[in-house]
Amino acid sequence: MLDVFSRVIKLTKDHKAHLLLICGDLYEHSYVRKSTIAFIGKKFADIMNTKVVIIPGNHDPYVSNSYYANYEWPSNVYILRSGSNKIDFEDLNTCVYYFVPGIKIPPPKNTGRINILMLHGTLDIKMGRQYNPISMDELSHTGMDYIAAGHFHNYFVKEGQCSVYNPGSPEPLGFDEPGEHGVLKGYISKNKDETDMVFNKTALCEYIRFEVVLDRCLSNEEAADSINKAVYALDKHDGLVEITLAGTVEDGFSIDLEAVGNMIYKKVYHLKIKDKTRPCLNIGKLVKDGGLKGLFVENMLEKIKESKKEEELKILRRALDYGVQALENGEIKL
Ligand SMILES: [Mn+2]
Repeated sequence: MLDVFSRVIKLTKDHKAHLLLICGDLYEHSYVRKSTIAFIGKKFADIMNTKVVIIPGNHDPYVSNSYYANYEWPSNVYILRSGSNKIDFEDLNTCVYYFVPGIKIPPPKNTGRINILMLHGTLDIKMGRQYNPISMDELSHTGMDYIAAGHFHNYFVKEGQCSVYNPGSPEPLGFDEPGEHGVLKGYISKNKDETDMVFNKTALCEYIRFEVVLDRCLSNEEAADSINKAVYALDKHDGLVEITLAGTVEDGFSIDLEAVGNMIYKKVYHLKIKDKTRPCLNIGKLVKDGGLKGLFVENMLEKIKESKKEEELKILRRALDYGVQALENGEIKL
């Protein structure tokens, strides 16, 4: 993580950036060590010609016992917070605002300035409990020239009357964060057409997750063969790879993940294999054997025959699989 942070600082320096905007979750309040903060502070001091503007996030709140409040940051570091949510840089003709949760942002009076809004929150998602939710619609009335966002770990840009730029985390933190990770580097202009931001990869590793579908697989060798083909096709060697085995195995055979793992010859940085295969049902035999299982299969086949909808068919077939599994093993492999 510190290496990636150093990369970001180097990029800032090479770019001779006027501003470095950090939209929250720079560190984890409960776990961060003072030595880490000292490292970060020293790096900021290395780019004294750049103004570093930070806003707090949900992992690094601005509270009385926080490093934001207590640490002696270099003079080029500006930490915005509620109560001190605006900083005007006359020399850059730029004003930077912090979007305080729950407080409406009045459109900036100083329209001659380049007005930048920094926010940390959930954009355009209405389901469930969200941290600091805000919509593109609300943001469109802010009159901002540029909106820098944090919280979501994936990179995206949302175009609108006031476009939102979310670089994501410079380094991915888990298999649920696939794809490239980096920062945004470029120019912000009062004339939005001239604003030019480019995604710059900074991540040291990449999480790659995909499925390998087996069809009536009979042996560990066969499973390993399919995985080897898929892994070989990857053009990345430094990836953290998670493969889910899906599809079917022949009835009676189950995959030995350790044995399969030992047969993967191409080295990747990290490989994790998950088994989500299901046994291929021998329908004819199940019906012939009769009993509760046979009766269940017969009933399900009837329903499948009657069903006309594609989605319903999928569910019924899955129900047939799960039902037989439950009756045979007393548990279901999801
Ligand atoms: Mn966050």
